[in-house]
Amino acid sequence: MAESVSPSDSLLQRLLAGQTIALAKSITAVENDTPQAAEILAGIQTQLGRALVVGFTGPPGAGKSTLVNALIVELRCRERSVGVVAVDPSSPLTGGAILGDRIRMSEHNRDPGVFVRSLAARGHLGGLSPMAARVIDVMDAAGRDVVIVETVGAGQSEVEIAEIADVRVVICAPGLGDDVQAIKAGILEIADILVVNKADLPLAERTVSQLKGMLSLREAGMAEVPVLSTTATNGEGVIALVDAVEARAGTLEGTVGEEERADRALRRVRRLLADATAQQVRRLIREDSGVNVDDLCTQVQRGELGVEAAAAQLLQRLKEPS
Ligand SMILES: Nc1nc2c(ncn2[C@@H]2O[C@H](COP(=O)(O)OP(=O)(O)OP(=O)(O)O)[C@@H](O)[C@H]2O)c(=O)[nH]1
Ligand SMILES: [Mg+2]
Repeated sequence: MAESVSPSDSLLQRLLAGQTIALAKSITAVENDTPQAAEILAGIQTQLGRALVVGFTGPPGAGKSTLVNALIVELRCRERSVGVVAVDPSSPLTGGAILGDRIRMSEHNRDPGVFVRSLAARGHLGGLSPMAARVIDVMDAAGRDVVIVETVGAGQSEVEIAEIADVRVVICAPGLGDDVQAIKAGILEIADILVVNKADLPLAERTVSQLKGMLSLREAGMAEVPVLSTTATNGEGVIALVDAVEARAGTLEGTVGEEERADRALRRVRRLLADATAQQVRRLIREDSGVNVDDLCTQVQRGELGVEAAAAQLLQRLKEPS
């Protein structure tokens, strides 16, 4: 990381040079949506796509933060710089410590190669994922090799954030129970790697085979999804997890070639665009603004039309409003 910038350089210049203080200031500016934020976000656009973005999602209390912490140790051993964005950290349900606190208490405290930012989950105008996406971009521009995003995988917005990631890791704990529902409800579809954490607890092996069973029911031709088990509290299985992330991404290096960088950046924008479009379509359906959703729903309900066909018709109506 180059730190050869003078204090008179602009915040943007210092950010692009990888200065930690500039990174912290830039994120604060972006979070508060200051005039400087617009300048920074515009200035970094052409630089994006170097960082590998890894999404960590899963039910509350599955051990995501503990596992992220263990992952950081391994990534630092491999001399990768790390940025972490923790969204909706620590549900009051589980009483788990906020990731930032965990890191502050840990060995990463004084390591400039580790930068953690927790985002307040609710109350941002325009939703959560645009804010998280911008913070990821800023960390990317600062030259972090790997940016990890921790989200609680319960609602739609969390799934959307995970979709920004280049590699999506879904974490669950043994004894799935209700979690199976959450996983079935869409999280499984987005997983590149599945992790059963708390492998030290009973039922872990059974959960691994349950998940493998669920995966085997997927359509043929879909990418192989490894199911790993970890004990985040003692680091067991973490090396295999980092290996799996690397295998999926091709490399953990933030200094990918220009073509790969541009590809990654485009993929990220593509996901953001899909995300924003889906949100708008959802709103149109909710408000039923001029597309007459009700008659399509009625036809589906009567068994006259399949849901897929109804969706296709709906899209047609959006294209050519009557
Ligand atoms: N036995 C065992 N406990 C673990 C393991 N990993 C995490 N825990 C514990 O599980 C609890 C929740 O861990 P967190 O890392 O806060 O879980 P989280 O998924 O980040 O939780 P939220 O952010 O609140 O959704 C803590 O008490 C951890 O110490 C593990 O591998 N084995
Ligand atoms: Mg957490």
